[in-house]
Amino acid sequence: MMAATSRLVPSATAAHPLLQKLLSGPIPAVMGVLNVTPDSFSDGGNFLAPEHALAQAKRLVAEGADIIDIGAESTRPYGGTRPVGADEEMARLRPVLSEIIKLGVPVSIDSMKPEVAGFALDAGAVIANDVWGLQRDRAMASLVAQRGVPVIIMHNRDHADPAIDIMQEIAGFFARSLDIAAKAGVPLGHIVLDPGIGFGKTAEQSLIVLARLDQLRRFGLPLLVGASRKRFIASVSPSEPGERLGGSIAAHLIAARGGARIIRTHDVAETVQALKVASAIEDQG
Ligand code: HH2
Repeated sequence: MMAATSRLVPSATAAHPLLQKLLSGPIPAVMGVLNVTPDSFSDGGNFLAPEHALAQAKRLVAEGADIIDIGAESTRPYGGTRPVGADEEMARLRPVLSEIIKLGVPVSIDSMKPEVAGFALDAGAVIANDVWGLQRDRAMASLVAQRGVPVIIMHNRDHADPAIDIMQEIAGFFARSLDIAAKAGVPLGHIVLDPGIGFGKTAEQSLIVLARLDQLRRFGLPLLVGASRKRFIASVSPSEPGERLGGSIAAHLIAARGGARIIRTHDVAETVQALKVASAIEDQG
């Protein structure tokens, strides 16, 4: 089965060595979130001060993070926060980025701006995480092509529309992003797809995406899911962002079962433990 698959896959789609390494474990890779922002929806202001950001990065590493995803602008999954210019984003990153990179865990840069992503890649970040899937600023596609780094293409839309078929919408979005990537020369093996839980989706649509994640496996690319502390959890079990650990873990275990190979979370230790235990149970099945 494996041999037949690899014969069919052209060499241009061979996974990027970093992705190969991250995806080779028995459980999904865990990406720890570090928000160097005043206004992130769940932990805004907690890690804006450089010493707090570095301490949190060290904690994520100690807890078992395989990747640190650093962002300096809230991606505003729920609107209402202030857009930030590239200069301010870089000013937030500058005091901490190289120290965090020195911790030795791969760093991804969560930015939709090619200037900011380029700045972070120059400093030693090794993955680009674009919450607009290369569609907000086309220069992002040429940047990741030139740098040869893995890129996370996340589904997004400006407004949720309860009337649409969300799985069809995500598949169409991915197809457009993959077209942009191909035209810019980004190898398929450098791409990770992410359905963007909570972004431009109703709570019900986020639940649907998690339930039907396996449908997105047909793209043949690794899937990332980030359900951590998101609002759809409160639609099922009313809670503030800091009270959504149980719901986050439930969502991530279901996502892993549906084929997610990278899990993005604020709570690394608990997520690693949950994934390991679920996997050990499944091994006995
Ligand atoms: N979610 C957030 C931010 N970036 N990137 C990917 N690839 N997938 C996600 O689901 C995702 C993401 C939102 O979470 P957080 O970073 O905590 O919030 P904020 O954007 O408000 O800083």
